[in-house]
Amino acid sequence: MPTDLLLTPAMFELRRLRMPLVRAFRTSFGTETVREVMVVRVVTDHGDGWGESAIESAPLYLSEFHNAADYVFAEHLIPRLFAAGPLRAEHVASILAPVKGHRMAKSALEMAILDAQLRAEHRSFHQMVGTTRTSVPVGVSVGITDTIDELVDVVAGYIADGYPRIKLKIEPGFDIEPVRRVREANPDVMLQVDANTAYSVADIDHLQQLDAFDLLLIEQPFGEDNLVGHAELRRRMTTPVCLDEAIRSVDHVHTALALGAADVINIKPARVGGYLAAVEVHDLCLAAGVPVWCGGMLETGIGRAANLALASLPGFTLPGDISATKRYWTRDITAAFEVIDGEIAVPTGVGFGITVDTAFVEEITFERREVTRGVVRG
Ligand code: OSB
Ligand code: MG
Repeated sequence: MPTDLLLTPAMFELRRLRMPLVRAFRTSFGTETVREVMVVRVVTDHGDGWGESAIESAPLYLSEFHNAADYVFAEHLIPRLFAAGPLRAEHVASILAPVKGHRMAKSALEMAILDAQLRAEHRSFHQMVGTTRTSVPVGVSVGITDTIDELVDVVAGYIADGYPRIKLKIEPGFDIEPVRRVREANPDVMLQVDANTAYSVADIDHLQQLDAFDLLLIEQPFGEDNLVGHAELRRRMTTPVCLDEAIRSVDHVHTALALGAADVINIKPARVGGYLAAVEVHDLCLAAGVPVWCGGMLETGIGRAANLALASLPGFTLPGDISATKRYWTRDITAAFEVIDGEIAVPTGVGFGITVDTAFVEEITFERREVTRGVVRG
């Protein structure tokens, strides 16, 4: 049950972790081999909580990046939380609303406070979300490879691991043929593609060739602001059109649906400003009959745990980009998640239901900063 508990944050600890990926991840905007991850721990008068920012080290997916976030956390966001007095996670978005943008940074702070709050209330995020689904269907996002043969092999490995749905990253020069080959090798797998804004409306004739491969969807082929272009694509392709980068708020969902720019929405909680906004986006899409699925940002176990609970909501009718720990890391900062029968169990412990391995976090931290009440720069 929700309570009227209020928390007073005393300190936010911002850490940047260096985590080698099991396999290099190549998208149209770059290749990552070692991921830098920003996590937040809040210390409150009712205990601690953890959040994960999902921000990347360079502004290549969206405009946010670590060095900018570091500054925004310390100079703009955290001082506002300290000034607000005792609060709940439900208040964080409106307290931070005067600061424009920086939704992933805001999400990380709300997430840490929500974790502390739920722990203090002895309940789980899964209970808060309020569903009875105990595991959710998941997929895997497969990066661009040097050769198509290598891609076919990598996909075969993931299918052997039990993933019912494969997402292929595409870009100009690596699209129709790779998709054709993967489809030929796997006639029955659920298959979708993600272009991370690599195309323009001039490519619509080219992209129409993907209609031959019975794809679940094509994700964000055009720029983050190009809703009109996605609406045109939707009229000219039979493959359902899904938006990722374009959806950074509840208002973007309203606009996208009004313009007919999307058949499907990818919900990444950080991208829309937090898990509470993500629930709102879900509710709006469910009411509008628009299917949603949970995107991923190569999270640690903190973000993955929260995503699993979110994805237990009824509108999440497509498998999420929420893969087993071993697809990302040889060692994570929480216990490992495993895929069983194409699904991952929703954590049910208090808060987000994970225990952070603080000794390992300390080992892989390359930058640590404390922002304490009354001290603007830690
Ligand atoms: O576009 O979905 C994306 C990772 C980083 C940035 C953007 C994206 C992704 C992924 C990874 O596709 C999905 C995952 O976390 O498994
Ligand atoms: Mg995407």
